[in-house]
Amino acid sequence: MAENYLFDGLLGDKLGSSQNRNALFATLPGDGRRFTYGDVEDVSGRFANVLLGLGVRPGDRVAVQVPKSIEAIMLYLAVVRAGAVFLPLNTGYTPAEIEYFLGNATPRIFVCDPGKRADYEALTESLGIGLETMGVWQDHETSAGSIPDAGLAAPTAFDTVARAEDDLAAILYTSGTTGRSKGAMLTHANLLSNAQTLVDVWHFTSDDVLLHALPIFHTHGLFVATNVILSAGASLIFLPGFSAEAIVANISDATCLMGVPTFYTRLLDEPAFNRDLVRHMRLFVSGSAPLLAETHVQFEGRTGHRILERYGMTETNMNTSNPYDGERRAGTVGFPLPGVKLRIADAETGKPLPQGEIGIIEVKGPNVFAGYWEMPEKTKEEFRDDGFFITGDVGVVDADGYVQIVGRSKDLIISGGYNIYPKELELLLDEEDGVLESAVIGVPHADFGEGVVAVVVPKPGARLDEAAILENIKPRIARFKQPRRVIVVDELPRNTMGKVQKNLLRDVYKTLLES
Ligand code: MCA
Ligand code: AMP
Repeated sequence: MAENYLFDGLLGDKLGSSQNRNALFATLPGDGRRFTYGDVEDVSGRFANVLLGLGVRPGDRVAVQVPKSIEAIMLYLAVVRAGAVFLPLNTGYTPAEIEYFLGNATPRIFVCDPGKRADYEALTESLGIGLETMGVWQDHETSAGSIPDAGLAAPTAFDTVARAEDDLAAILYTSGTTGRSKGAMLTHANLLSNAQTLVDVWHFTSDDVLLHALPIFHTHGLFVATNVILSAGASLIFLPGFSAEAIVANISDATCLMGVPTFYTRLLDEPAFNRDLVRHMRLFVSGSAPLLAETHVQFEGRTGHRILERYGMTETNMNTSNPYDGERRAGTVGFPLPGVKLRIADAETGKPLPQGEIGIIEVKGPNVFAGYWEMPEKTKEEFRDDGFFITGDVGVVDADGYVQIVGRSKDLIISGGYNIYPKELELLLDEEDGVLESAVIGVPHADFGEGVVAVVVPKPGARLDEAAILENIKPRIARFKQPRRVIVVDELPRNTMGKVQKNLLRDVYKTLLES
């Protein structure tokens, strides 16, 4: 039989025998359903048949902006089985943002929430993109959208399309410093190699049960959490999203949790989250944003567990991890993963720096993406001639080999694990009536780590109003990117070269979002 590198690599050995097919893949506390590995094969098979019927062919992009559901995971696998390219989109994006992604990626179909269909009819029609829907299939009786409805009538058997290691499995958009998002092209081998490495280094087995509370439109919840579980033949407790109460209610049946730092600070605010509750747990993983050393220490004090912090990027999957056995060092992201080469280089020359010096983190390995979708120039800019990818993170390797991230050379805000590129917001704000110019910064935020503040300068004679600006940009940009405050000033601080000194602004407003 023809091989599909990712699907067969993740699941090939789990679907043969009836014993394996009966193994549990997911429980859904919300509606009491259970999903076995046999269901994974059958439902992804049905959806793959539906995709085929909709004209999806190998290499086609399938763009998806749907609420978190186990069916959405099946759709991801169906797209991979059909040889197509999965393109997940943040559920918070507005139609104005979606328009760019659809125009750039030209998918064969766009799958949205049934409740949002009307918002996209005109757009998809004008772009010649098929429009389908998929929601949460609560009771399996009422319709959950066109894909699951058609899936009910489709055969479970599907002849999985052969794909090789370098074929694309997914495109994930990541914002850019120019304000335009870039589609990171991830191959079958990128995703499979990283999942297998993580299973090994984090000691996953089929006995594991991962409490899944992350969104599934990003690398962390989709690939790290889900692919690792599939690869290990383990199972998920699949929550619709994060809430401290839901974690407390379900953690006794789990062995591990993966989250962004906000998960851990919120859990520490929950008195019921204590040592007794999590005594049985095997592993807590944190990533996507810096975990404060203080959180690491408090967490250990409360639970007796040391959080395992790792470091990744959409373009690279996971690069480094603290050790499973051995010291998990607070404030560091551990060692390069097996097979990943990591070096610290001079930002300007690209020359590797001696150990102990601070520079740009560069990585190379089977985890590193194939480039940005239809942006060969951008791709070229972000790689060195010898194939190392320039992450834009600033770091240092200590004497014991632990990698520490000390900053970012890219102008990026990470809020609750979501990335926000100031440029995108500045371009929007500059279009506002009466705005001469703007600067968007990240300042400390107790819950989200960093929160967004916009500093705007009025045109001569214009009067600017914070509430009106916030109201105007609301329909144009996802809620998580919207500034928490807009501050009006007479002018922005600049250096002698005329460049806005954001560090000065960050200093002035550092306590603005503290309460
Ligand atoms: C929600 N809001 C946010 C965020 N999340 N605002 C800024 N930043 C956020 N992250 C908005 C809501 O829309 C709401 O707006 C208000 O803030 C309060 O929301 P709340 O109910 O408190 O939020 P929540 O729904 O509980 O969500 C918080 C969350 C969530 C659970 C931390 O943001 C989350 O799941 N983050 C994980 C992101 C993630 O998976 N990142 C991985 C990227 P209003 O005031 O209007 O009601 S992958 C990656 O980075 C790399 C590869 C890696 O290394 O992993
Ligand atoms: P994304 O573009 O969403 O994939 O975000 C990737 C960025 O998140 C990286 O380039 C880092 O800046 C940041 N990041 C991920 N994990 C960590 C971590 N453990 N500590 C600090 N920053 C992190």
